[in-house]
Amino acid sequence: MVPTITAFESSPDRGRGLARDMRVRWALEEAGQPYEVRLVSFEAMKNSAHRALHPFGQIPTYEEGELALFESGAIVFHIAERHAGLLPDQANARARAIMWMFAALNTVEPPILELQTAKFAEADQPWTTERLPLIKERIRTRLGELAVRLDEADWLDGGFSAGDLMMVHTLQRLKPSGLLDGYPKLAAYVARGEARPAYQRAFAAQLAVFTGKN
Ligand code: GTB
Repeated sequence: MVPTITAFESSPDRGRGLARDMRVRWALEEAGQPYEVRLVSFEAMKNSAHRALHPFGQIPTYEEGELALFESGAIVFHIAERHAGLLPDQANARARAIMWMFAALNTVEPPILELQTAKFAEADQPWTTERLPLIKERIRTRLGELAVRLDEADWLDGGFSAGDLMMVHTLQRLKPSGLLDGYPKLAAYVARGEARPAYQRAFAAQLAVFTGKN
């Protein structure tokens, strides 16, 4: 059964890969699975029909027959469990790939989201000027630690996995801040992710929503 995902009808980045439907599109492309996309407006995301799928009124969602999921991590995990290409077969390697998915979402992403909140949602608040350097330092700590672990490897644990997919997409959010530039190994890691044909196809599909070019 071909799944249907939801994505922004209108996105602040105009479909340049930052919205989280990109993770789901990328996972489906890595797995070689077709999918359909239902675009939703900011207004529609908050209506009761969409909230029945996503209690927090957000994208992405994933529908496949009777299954409806929200949370990009859960959706990517579901895809990775059911199709080859995103998780190793060997049990311990598989557990470590899943660990890296959680590390991306639970340990690396939170300070990056704090930076977005401070810069955009709280930019006019009196505390933001003082808070920004603290948040940036927290991010630098995580980036330094991650760069040490990655070292000269191409991917976090052996071959490319769903853990790398989640980590690369999480780190991409830092590009406009310039913070990644201080970590050449991580910048190269992100570039490796972006160079994957599956990533390119997913990126083109998301961008086509805004350019109309398929
Ligand atoms: N934890 C959830 C997940 O991983 O799926 C978070 C989902 C989420 O934050 N969804 C955002 C959303 O629906 C879109 S991805 N926001 C609307 C709302 O909350 O009302 C976040 C995002 C949006 C746009 C850009 N951009 O354009 O640069 C980047 C990231």
